[in-house]
Amino acid sequence: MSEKVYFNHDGGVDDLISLFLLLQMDNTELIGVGAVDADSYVGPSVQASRKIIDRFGHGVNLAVATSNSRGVHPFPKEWRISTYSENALPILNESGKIVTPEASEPAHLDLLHKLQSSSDKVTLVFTGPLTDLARALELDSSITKKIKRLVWMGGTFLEKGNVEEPDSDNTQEWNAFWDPEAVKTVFDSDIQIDLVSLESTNNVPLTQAVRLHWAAQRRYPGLDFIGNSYAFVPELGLFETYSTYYLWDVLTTCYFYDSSLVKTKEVKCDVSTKTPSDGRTFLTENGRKANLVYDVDNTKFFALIDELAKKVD
Ligand code: AGV
Ligand code: CA
Repeated sequence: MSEKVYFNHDGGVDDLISLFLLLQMDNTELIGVGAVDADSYVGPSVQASRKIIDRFGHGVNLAVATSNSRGVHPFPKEWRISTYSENALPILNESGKIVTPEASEPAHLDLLHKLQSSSDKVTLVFTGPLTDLARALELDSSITKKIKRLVWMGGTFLEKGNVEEPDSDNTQEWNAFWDPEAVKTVFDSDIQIDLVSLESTNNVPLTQAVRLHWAAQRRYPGLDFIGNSYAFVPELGLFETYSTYYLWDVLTTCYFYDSSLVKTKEVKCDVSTKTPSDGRTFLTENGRKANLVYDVDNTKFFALIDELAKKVD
């Protein structure tokens, strides 16, 4: 039986590649897609999502919902701008038209109504902030009965996160930092949560070797798309910079599909909502349970990306 999935993303390079990969997964039925502003501009992000479904969705019938959620701490514009480049990629624009429609409702309502009307439990994959889920929960807390589990790229229990902003103590991960209260709302619910945090994603940086591996296989349209998409963001060179890119969301999506790629452990955790550490996730005996992904088999991970990407022509 296929697993029903709802995907909510925030339009980064690895968010859009995650959408592409989800569309290639066996026994996986994507029932909805929502896009939130956050690490992107939501207009081109929704357009790019619709074009990815058109080009790589094998004829699936989907609509993409635009989120009207707004965060507390805005992402750097330098990062958000890559969505325009993604949306302009020739491989997504060859047909000159977009067939996959926009959903009629904003993303949090699209999510709410899809969950309410689903007869099966749905897995949620979130690769951006949790705002749309938190808003849906606030409208109807009984939707947790319809949620099999939440797989979320977000948070960290390492000393140092990936936020470097004047109003932050640098302990946060960005998806949690954008809307800390939303994390709190979701953590306070009884949803089963799998956290793909920086503990694991720090092990999968974008490198020159990874780029060459994809470039050598650009005869496959899926790997050409991935290589071109990652061309918009900087790799780990001699040293890490603030903008160094990791395969955060792609690991999350691949973990959803194949949990044997990673190691997990149970933790008890909570999130701070107090400045300047708001959005910091931390371990505490009184906290909620979560499965934390903390290690990854690199070889297996990159092999899975190849395998999935080769499913399109
Ligand atoms: O914190 C990681 C999240 C992921 O969902 N995003 C990027 C991924 O889509 C925010 C982010 C952190 N550092 C970044 C980010 C960077 N250097 N460039 C772009 N986005
Ligand atoms: Ca993201």
